[in-house]
Amino acid sequence: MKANNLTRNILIALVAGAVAGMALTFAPESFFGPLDRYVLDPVGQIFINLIMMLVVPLVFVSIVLGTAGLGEPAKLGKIGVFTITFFLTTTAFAISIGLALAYLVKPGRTGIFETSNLGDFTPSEAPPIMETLVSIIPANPIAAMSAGEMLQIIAFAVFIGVALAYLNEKTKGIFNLFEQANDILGWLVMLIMRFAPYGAFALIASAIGGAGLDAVDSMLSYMLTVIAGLLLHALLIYSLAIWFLGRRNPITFYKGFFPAMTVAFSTASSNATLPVSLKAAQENLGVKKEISSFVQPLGATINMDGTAIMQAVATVFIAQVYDLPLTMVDLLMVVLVATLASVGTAGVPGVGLIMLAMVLNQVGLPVEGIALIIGIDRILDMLRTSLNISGDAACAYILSEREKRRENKQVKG
Ligand code: DAS
Repeated sequence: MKANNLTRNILIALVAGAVAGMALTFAPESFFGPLDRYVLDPVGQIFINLIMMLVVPLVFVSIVLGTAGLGEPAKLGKIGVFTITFFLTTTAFAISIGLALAYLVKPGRTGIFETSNLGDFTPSEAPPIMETLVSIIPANPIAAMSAGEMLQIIAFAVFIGVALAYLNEKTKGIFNLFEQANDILGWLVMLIMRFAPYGAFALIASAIGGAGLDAVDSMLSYMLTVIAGLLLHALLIYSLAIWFLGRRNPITFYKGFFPAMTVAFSTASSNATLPVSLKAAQENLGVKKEISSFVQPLGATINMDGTAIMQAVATVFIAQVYDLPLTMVDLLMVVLVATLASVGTAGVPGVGLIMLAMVLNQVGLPVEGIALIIGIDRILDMLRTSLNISGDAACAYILSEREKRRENKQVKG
C-alpha cells in the first residue's frame, strides 16, 4: 500500500472512529463496556503490540547504524551536542509556553471542580532523576533489551556503533548484517502498517467513548489550553528553527512528516511510531539515514515537548483548582523537573501523567489533582505524542540539511 494512501486511510479511520466514539458516549455502559472490552480495546492493543514488537530491535539496529554511519567520533560528538542542546532548548521553550498560556487562560479558575471527592490518586512512581542518569550505562544490555529500557539500549548501541566505526573494514560483514536487519525491520513495518486504519479506528473510538462527552465538556478549557500550547510550539518554535537553522520551509517539513504524525496520534506512543517516523524522515524529507537513525530514536526517549506543555498547563491548572499559588521559584522548578523528567521515561502511552506526578511532588501540589485530568488524558496524549515526534524529526531534518550544505561547500570548495 503506498504511503499517502495509507495516511489517507488512517485519517479516514480516525474521523470515523471519532464519530463512532462520540456516538458511543450516548450508549449505555452495558453496551459500550462489552464493545470496548471485546472489540475496540483488543484491536487497538494488537495494533500497538504489533509495532511495539519491532521497537527494541529497531532502536538497537538503527542507533548502531546511525552511530557507525556518522563515522569518526568527532562528528558523532558534534551531532550529539547539537541534538541534546536542541532537545533541551525546545523543551524549555515548550514549558514556558505552557506556563504562560495557563496563566493567561486560567483553566482552573472556573470553580466547577469539586476537589473534596477526588480521593487519593496514587500514580505509579517515576524513576528518581539521578538514578536514571547513572543507570543509562547498562550493567546487562540483554536484560535492558528484554525490559525495554530504551536509554540503556541506546547507550549500548552507541558503544557498538563507535566500535564498528573504528574497526571499519574488519567488521564490514557485521555492518552489512545490521543493514540487512534494518531492511527486514523496515519491510515488517510496512506490512504491519496495513493494519493501521483498523487500529486507529479502534483506539480513538475507545478513547472518546471512554472519556465521555461530559468529561470533555468540563475539561474543555484545560484541553483547549494544552492544544493551543501544542499548536503554538509547532507553528512557532519548530517552524522558526527549521526556517532559520535548517533554512528550509516548515510547510515542506510538516507535509513530509504528516504520515508519521497520524500514526503517533493513533498510537499515543513515540516508541511505537518510531518505525514510521524514521521512514517518513528518510524517504519523504530526505534526512540522511545516519542522522535520522541516531537522532529520532534518542528523541523518542528523551525529547517530549508536547508532554512538557501538558505538564506545565496541568501544574498551573491544579494549582488554580486548589487555589494554591505558585511562586517564581516553583515555576523554575517546574521547568527544571519537567525537562529532566522527560529524559528518563520512554515514549509510551500515558507516560506523561507518571512524570506529571514528579513535577507536582516537586512543587508541593496535591498529586491527587491528576484525577481531574486523567479522564481526557488519552485524547491529549494522542495530540502531544504527535508533537513529541515532530520535535525529534525537526532536529534530524535541520542537522541533515546543514550537513548537506557543508558537503556541497566542500565539493565546490
Ligand atoms: N505518550 C507519550 C509518548 O509516546 C507522551 C506522553 O505520555 O505524554 O511520547
